[in-house]
Amino acid sequence: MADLDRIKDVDVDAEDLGPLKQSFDACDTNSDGWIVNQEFSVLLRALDQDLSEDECLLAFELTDTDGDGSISFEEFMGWWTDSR
Ligand SMILES: [Ca+2]
Repeated sequence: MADLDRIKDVDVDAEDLGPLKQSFDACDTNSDGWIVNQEFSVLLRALDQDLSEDECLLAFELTDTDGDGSISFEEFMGWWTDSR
């Protein structure tokens, strides 16, 4: 992970960062450093199998805070922090 400096504002404990990055990488199935809607839906359904497609899309849009259509690790951390 190259840009730790950019994410130091996010309220994530250092000890959580490793597992969180592992989750992000596991979700980023094509390993391009971004999570797209399809990849995020897989993760959400792994956590809650009752989620509908619409609910997954809504969760994706809420997590994609800059609206560029993909979830960065920073955005992923924000989602994870909010969902605790
Ligand atoms: Ca984004």
